[in-house]
Amino acid sequence: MSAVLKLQNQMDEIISYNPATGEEVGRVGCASAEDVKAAVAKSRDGFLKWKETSFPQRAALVMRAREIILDELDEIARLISDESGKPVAESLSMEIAPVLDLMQYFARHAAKILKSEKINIGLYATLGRTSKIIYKPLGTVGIIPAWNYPFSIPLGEVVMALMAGNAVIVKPSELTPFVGLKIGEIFEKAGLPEDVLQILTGDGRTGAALVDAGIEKIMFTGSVATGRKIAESAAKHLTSVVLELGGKDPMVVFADANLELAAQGAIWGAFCNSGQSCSSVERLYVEESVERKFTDLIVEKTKRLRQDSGDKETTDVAAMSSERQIKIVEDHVESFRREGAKILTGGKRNANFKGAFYEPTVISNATNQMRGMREETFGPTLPIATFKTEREAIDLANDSDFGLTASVWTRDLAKGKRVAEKILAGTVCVNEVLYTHGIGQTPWGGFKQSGYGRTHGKYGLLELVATQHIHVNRVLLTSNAWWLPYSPLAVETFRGFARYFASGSLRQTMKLAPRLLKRIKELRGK
Ligand code: TXE
Repeated sequence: MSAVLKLQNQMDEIISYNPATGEEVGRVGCASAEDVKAAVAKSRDGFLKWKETSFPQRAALVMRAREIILDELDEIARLISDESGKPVAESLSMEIAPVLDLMQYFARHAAKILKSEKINIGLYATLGRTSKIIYKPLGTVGIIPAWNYPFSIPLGEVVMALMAGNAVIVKPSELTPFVGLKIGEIFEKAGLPEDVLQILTGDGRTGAALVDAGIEKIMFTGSVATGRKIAESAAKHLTSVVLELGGKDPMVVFADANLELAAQGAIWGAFCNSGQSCSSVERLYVEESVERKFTDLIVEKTKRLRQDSGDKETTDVAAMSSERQIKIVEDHVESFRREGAKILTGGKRNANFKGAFYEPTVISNATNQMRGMREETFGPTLPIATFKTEREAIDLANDSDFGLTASVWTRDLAKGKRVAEKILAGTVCVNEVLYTHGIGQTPWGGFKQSGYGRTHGKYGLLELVATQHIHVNRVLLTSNAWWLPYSPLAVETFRGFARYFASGSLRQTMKLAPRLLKRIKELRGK
């Protein structure tokens, strides 16, 4: 992709490493604030072209890009694994397959979701007025993703932004720039007009310059600290922002759950992608009466996991994405130890490898007071705590600054749904875990410190458009009763508006008719 070569004022070079081997994947430029400005100026031209395209034209382009991904399936899966460390199985199952599904869904359904809509305006319709909503593209959308799902998160957002008619600039994570550039290359091959999608490699400074460029929208995935900085900086331009800031997601397991299934769900939810998912299980609460049995099941299954490099098809858990991330995990596990929790398995780096491998770690006797139960770990750790009652389970789950996802496990579906509705999180699953980011039709986003706004689904698509209201008066006979000039009769009529018209009832409003007619006559005489 030529986007790197186009940088005129690049700052330092970014070196991308394979975290499993420490080998260099390659080098790219780091776009400067001037490069960002130039990209935004080009994006303005790109937008003028792209916003005029029809939904079928946009859909055809997205479906062509989808075909290119299918043609290069294994090559892309390998690139994702090389740059992020994850098993190739997860590059396919957790990144490529879900985003291909999202692409076909929005290619086929965006037009329907963004169709203009008539609004029921109640009694105003009796005055010959109509209202409708139309959805317009915003302009330039800036996407700043993290490194944990470097393909599916930005690509899904690119597809939705393009289907809505926007131009897009992506600033990939500095840990995974080549996956970001691959996204640009796919659309270039698919024939997307120049400047509609640009990939600007760079680090936090490049991201900050993009936020400060006065574009129309920022879609950010990353840490709470960076999310806060972005919200502050975007506020200067009143740029609207969607923030996806991770979580500390609870899994609540009742004694009547299918414990075998719940244990299997827990280890996938905690250890897939080496625990580096915003919706990873980071706190497990199990009903006290089955704690022993359930914990034994988890430990036994965890010990059977095969940890190896991501390129092997038999690898269950691979490397973490960076040395920096593994240090956070070491620190949290150490603090669990100090604070009295028990490490049942794992709890250290895997000495068989040079790279950033941390063993899947199960921790018991955890409590909500421990640091590792409050801060996002973002690693392969599964701390387990207990509860006695349904109320206590809900309180423990809600005792967190985060609220992205949660799960409840029970055979009693009424109880499952009842508890789910009491947990403060953007998505709560019953007898399921983590995966709904893969269902492009459903909204994704959090409560509390997990951020605001939504990606995915109808609500995600609506983040990428401006809602315009068109109101039409078809009756052109007379001034409105509420227009100037005012008079005692006008004031009396307005009392009637308050008493009758504002009731929403046509029958009540009829009581206003004599006064209204007099008022109209009065206005005509002026
Ligand atoms: O994120 P950052 P990091 C959590 C996880 C992890 C922690 C730190 O707990 O340990 O965040 O990860 C760009 N203006 N999550 O340091 O810094 C940066 O270049 C604009 C949860 O990687 O937030 C990158 O592209 N952009 C999360 C992106 O922001 C800036 C996924 C994310 O980097 C910027 C990843 C700035 N001032 C980590 N500074 C989730 N929600 O799932 C940096 N960036």
